[in-house]
Amino acid sequence: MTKFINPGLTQTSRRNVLRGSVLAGAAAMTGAGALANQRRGPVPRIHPPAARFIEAEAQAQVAAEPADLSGYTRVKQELVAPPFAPAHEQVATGGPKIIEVYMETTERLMVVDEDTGASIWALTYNGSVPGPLIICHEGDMVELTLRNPVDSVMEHNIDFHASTGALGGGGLTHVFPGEETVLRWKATKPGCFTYHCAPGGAMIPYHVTHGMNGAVMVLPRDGLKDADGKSLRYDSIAYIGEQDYYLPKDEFGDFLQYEVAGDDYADSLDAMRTLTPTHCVFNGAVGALTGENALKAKVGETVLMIHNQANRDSRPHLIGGHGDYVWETSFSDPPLTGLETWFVRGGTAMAAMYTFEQPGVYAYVNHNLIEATLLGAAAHFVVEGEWNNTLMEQVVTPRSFDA
Ligand SMILES: [Cu+2]
Repeated sequence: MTKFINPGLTQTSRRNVLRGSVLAGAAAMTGAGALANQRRGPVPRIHPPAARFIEAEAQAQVAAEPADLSGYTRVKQELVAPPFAPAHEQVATGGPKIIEVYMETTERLMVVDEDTGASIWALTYNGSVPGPLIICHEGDMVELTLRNPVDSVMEHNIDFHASTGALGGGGLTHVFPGEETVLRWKATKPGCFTYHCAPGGAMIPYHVTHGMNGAVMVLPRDGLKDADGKSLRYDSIAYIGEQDYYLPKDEFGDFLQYEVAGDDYADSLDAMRTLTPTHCVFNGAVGALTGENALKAKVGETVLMIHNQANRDSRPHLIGGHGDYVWETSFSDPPLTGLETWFVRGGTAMAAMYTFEQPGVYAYVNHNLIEATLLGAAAHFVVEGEWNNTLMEQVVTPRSFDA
């Protein structure tokens, strides 16, 4: 395999083929990618009208008034791998902040299912599927340094659904291997939002279904509230990313293996066209949140479950529990209450809050139970504490009813 750090200098590499499809698709669909063209000069422009569109946007940014950053305090947020959340305040103290975060677009071979040997060259932010959770408050700014490592094969960028303009930042963040960029955007709408890679055209679902997505939570400055305005606090966050994979198989039904990221592109597109995922998993792989990796909680603990699905609808259900408060959409709207199952619109992140009342094992599943049990969309909470016989009691243990 040959890698080209500067794709503008080569015409025949596989990477250039991939990139060509990026640009063609981008130009056809959104115009994204043309900025990269503009920067690199020698690359032919695929679709001049779209390129003009994005060039105009870039020029408008340069010509515009500089942002007024007075009154903002700069803080760094150390991002952590899911299912964990970065250190944060639930109720903001002080004035608005510029929250600096750092992500690398890491391409890595991941085992999806140890039982079958299914694997994928995952395209990730910071090496995890989903990418790390970012938390800020309404009125803060998120300032992302996005770095594409030198040993990457592919171009990446990021579209923040929480942001406003330039394709969610996608138009301003195309980075090739060995490049980095910095994007700052203001969080104007409170809620949970997905983010994902969107290089253009078919590369968009290809990257998204290879794991390149995650969530931002924009909290109201005074924290979460119920419909009456009463403050709602959580003790912990469980950050769950649901990932549909479309893994190519050979004629015997065995999953194909590939040597490097991107080699599965054509086969993956064929698999994706079926719209039938081979896997729907939580946090990247079958069993990533069960067994030894199960989520832990205690009776009386309030957990905020953040669920991200960048590509497909889902319907989480906590078996044995409920959604006490559920924000399927915005934190500006009052939460739904007492839900049995809630809805994740494809292309969103959302939050559900629950206070555990009984000890034991709770399965958190996509209540399309085929997807939960056959495709992998299941997690476990293991909850410690005292059993409450008022809530439930096995009055008669199973016995024969023969006379
Ligand atoms: Cu990408």
